[in-house]
Amino acid sequence: MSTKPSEVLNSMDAFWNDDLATADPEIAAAISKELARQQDKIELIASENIASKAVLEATGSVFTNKYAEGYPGKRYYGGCDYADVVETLAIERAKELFGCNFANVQPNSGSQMNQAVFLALLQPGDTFMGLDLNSGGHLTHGSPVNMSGKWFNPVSYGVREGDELIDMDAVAATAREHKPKLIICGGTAYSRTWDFSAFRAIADEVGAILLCDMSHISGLVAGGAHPSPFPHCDIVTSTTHKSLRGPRSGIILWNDEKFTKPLNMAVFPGLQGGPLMHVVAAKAVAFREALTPEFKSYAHRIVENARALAASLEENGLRIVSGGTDNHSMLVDLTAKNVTGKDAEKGLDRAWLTCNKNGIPFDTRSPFITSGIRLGTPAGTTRGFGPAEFRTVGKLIAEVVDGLSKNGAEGDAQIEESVRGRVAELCAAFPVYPNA
Ligand code: DSN
Repeated sequence: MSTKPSEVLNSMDAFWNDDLATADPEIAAAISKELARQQDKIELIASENIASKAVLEATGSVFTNKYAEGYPGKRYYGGCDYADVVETLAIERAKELFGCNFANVQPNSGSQMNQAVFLALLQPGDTFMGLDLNSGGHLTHGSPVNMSGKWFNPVSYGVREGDELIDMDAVAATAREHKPKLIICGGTAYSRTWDFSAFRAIADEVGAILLCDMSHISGLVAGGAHPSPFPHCDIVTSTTHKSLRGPRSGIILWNDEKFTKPLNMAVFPGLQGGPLMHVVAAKAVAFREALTPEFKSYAHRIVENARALAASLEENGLRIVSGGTDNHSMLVDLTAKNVTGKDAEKGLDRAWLTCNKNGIPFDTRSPFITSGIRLGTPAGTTRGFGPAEFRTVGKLIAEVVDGLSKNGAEGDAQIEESVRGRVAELCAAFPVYPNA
């Protein structure tokens, strides 16, 4: 007996019409609690941000249904007309935003964008240089537990013990000694301005390709609040969800056509299959937002706020690694307070201030314990905090840390309760997704 169209429609009614709360109450509840967490706590993780409603909408769009292996105009599947529209817009906007000639907007993540550069340009065993993880580098820049460190030969550079700044003379000496094929600048916990032209000179001297992983600072670069890695760097990679405030993803940018085929081939078919077209669409939305004058002001305000936060922390007795910040982030050294990064992260979370424990340069504690925390201002700046609010946040952090310093890991419950109250006031005054 054949099924009548009306019966199909009835059996599919829930499929087409049920919202998440009806279809899957457990997941809906977790999402709703995550929204409340983002609304009610102050987000200080330097690599996180709060994306716009439009970015969220594109990320949750019907493009999740679409396979579009290949590139605009050259796909392996039919029905890619609109996939081509969004990917072309994403590419053109990325090029305009960062002032470069070529862009690949398909990498699914930061790790995959960097893997694609390795696949395109290096052979297993080749030598490359990157900032040491202990000095603020990234796993994919040569950590022994990452593919970059397992399949290639990483030679790292670090910061100086005295001033905790990257020692460009040491970078040059290491490059001369090891003749790397690739040099990576950029990191995840380095709060000072990158001297891209100095890296260019070193790369030229030893014949290396220069890659900048600007993931942390790309929003600042887009808004003119940090110098651009172009034209100094050959290739620039970036995640799109940090200071750039887009969806969770990655991009690769370059100027010289000679890199176009190897990089595009490395992303697809080298590493990835079908691109996440819903995320590519959301990247295009984020790039459009980042091209506005409002985003420029946002980027500058991130830096102004970071300086205010660092100054407040110092005034309240906490040491900032390298003595301050030029970007969106800072590392707080808790050694003198005899508080570990792990205990500080937990204590601050109890007080509704979210951050991550982070090793400081020359840390003697393990990465699971650490002697520091990393703080950043992109998310707080998105919710509307200015220097006055960040000065208050600095004071609140210092109060919680002092409680931990006095009482050990359990901290001071009274202080933490009082801080929670003041965090709640700040969050209420600067709401996140107010109509959600
Ligand atoms: N995990 C990111 C960060 O927090 O910096 C880098 O990938």
